[in-house]
Amino acid sequence: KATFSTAALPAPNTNPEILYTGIFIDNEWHKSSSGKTFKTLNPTTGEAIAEIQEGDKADIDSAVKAAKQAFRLGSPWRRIDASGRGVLLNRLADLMERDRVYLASLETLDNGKPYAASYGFDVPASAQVLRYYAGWADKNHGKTIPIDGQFLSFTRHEPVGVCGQIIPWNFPILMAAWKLGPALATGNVVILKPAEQTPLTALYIAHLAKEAGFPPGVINIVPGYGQAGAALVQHNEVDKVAFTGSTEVGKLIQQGAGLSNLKRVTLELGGKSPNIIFSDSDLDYAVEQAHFGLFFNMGQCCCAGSRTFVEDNIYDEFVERSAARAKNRKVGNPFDTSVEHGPQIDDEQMGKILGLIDTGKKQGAKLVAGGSRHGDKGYFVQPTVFADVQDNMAIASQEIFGPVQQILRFKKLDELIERANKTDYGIRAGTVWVNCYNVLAPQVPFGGFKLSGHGRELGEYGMQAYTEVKSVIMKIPQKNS
Ligand code: TXE
Repeated sequence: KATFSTAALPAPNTNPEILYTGIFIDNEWHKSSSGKTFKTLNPTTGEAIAEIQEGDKADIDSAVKAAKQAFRLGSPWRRIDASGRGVLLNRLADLMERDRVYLASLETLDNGKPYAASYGFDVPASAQVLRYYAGWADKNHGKTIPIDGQFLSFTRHEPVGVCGQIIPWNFPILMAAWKLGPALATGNVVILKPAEQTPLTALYIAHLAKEAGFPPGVINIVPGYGQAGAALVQHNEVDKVAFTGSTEVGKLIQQGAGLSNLKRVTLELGGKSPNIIFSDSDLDYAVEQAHFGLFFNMGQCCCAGSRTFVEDNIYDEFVERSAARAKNRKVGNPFDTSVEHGPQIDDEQMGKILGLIDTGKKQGAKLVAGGSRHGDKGYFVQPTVFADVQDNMAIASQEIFGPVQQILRFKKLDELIERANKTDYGIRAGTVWVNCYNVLAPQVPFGGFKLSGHGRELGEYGMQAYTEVKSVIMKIPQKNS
C-alpha cells in the first residue's frame, strides 16, 4: 500500500535545474566571504549535485546586519499592516504551489524521499502551514487588563526581533515552513540555516520569498555547516534561536544562548516514542499504522514509533504480519512513483543505523525482516524488523533514526505504562495519538517533554516563541467601569 495517493501525481522532473547555490542576504545572492563551497550529494547515488557557497561566521554577521536593518523602527517591514504580512505569506504559499512539481523534484533529488511523498505531502503541507499562519498575522492580539487604580493597561504581542532558525535534513521544506510561518506572521526577521545535506529547497524558497514581495533583509538564508549555526547561537544581536535537530546539539544551543545574550531558545529534538497495540485492535489497521509510524520518511522522524509494544496474545501474529509488510515495502529510486522507500540521508546516518542493527543482533533481538544495506549504491537500508526486543537493548533505548522497527511484548497495563515511560524522551509526551499515527496539522501544537526539547511549534501556541508580551500602563484622569 502506498502511503500517499498516486492517482493525481504529475510526472516528476528527474533532472531539476539547480538555480540557486549562493547565500541569500538582503534579497541578493552572495558568494561566501571565505571563498569556500561545499557539495550537496544525491543520497540515491552518492554523487554530487552542486557546489554550494559555504556560509560561516562572517556571512552570519552580514546576515544579522541585514536583518537588523530590516527590523529597524520605521522600516517597511515594521510599518506594514499585520494583515499585509498575511498577504505576503499567502503569496509565498501560492508560489510554492505554482512550482510544486519543481520543488518536490528538487526535494527528492537532494533528500532522497519518494517523490510521491514530497509532492503529496511535503510541499502541500508546507504551503498549508504558511497559510495557517498568514491567517493569524492580524489576530495575534493582546488584552486590555482591568488594573487597580487610575490607569489603563493593555498588552501588545510584539515580535522578538532577529530570529536564527537552524533546521535539519529530514523534512527540509516543511521545517523551513514551520519556522518561517510563525516568525514572519508575527513580524520578526529571520536568518535560516538549512542543513548542510539539504540546502537546495530552502534556497529556492528564498527566491520565491523575494518574488512574493518580502522586503530585503526580512528573510536571509545562509547555507553551511554547524559552525554557521553556532555563529548564530553565539551572536549577541540575535534575539531568538529555533532549532530542530539532535539532542546533543540542542544542549550546545542552550549553553550558547546562556553564554551570550540569553537569547530565547526553542528546541525540537530526538525521540524514542512508544506505539502501543492492544489485543482488541483491528489487526490489519494496527500493523499498517505501526509500519507507517516507523517507516515513514525512511524512519527519519523525531516522532517515529520506534518502540512498538504489542499485547502478549496477539504478539506472534503481529510480528509475522509486520515482517511481511516490511519485506513488501518497495525500496528503490525515489523518482519512481510506485516506490515507498528511498535512501537514508548520508553515509554517516547509514553507518549509524547499520551499527545499531548489528548491536540488536548481538544483544539477542530476533531479526525477522531486513537487517542489511540495500544494494551497493547510495545510502539504502533494508526495512528491518526486530522481534523479542528487551527494554535494556540499545535498539530499544537509542534513537536509530532509520528504518528499524522494534517490537516488544507486554502483558499487563501497569507494567506497560512504566516501561513506555522509561525513556529520556516521552511518553510524558508532547503528542499522544490514539488509533492513528503521524497525524500532524498546522492547527495543533507539536513538541516534546524532557530531552525531546522545549517550546511548541504550530498552532496558536507556536506564536508564543516568536512574540514578546509588552505591558503598557497609562495614567488616566479617571477610570470608569
Ligand atoms: O544532527 P545535527 P545530525 C537526530 C537523529 C540523527 C542525529 C544526528 O538521531 O541521527 O540527530 O543528525 C546544525 N551549533 N536528528 O548530525 O548535527 C546542522 O548544521 C548550531 C533528529 O544531522 O543536530 C543542521 O543544520 N547548529 C532531528 C542541524 O544543526 C549546529 C533531525 C541539525 O544537525 C551545530 C535531525 C552547532 N554546534 C537529526 N552542529 C529531529 N528532531 O527531527 C550542527 N548544527
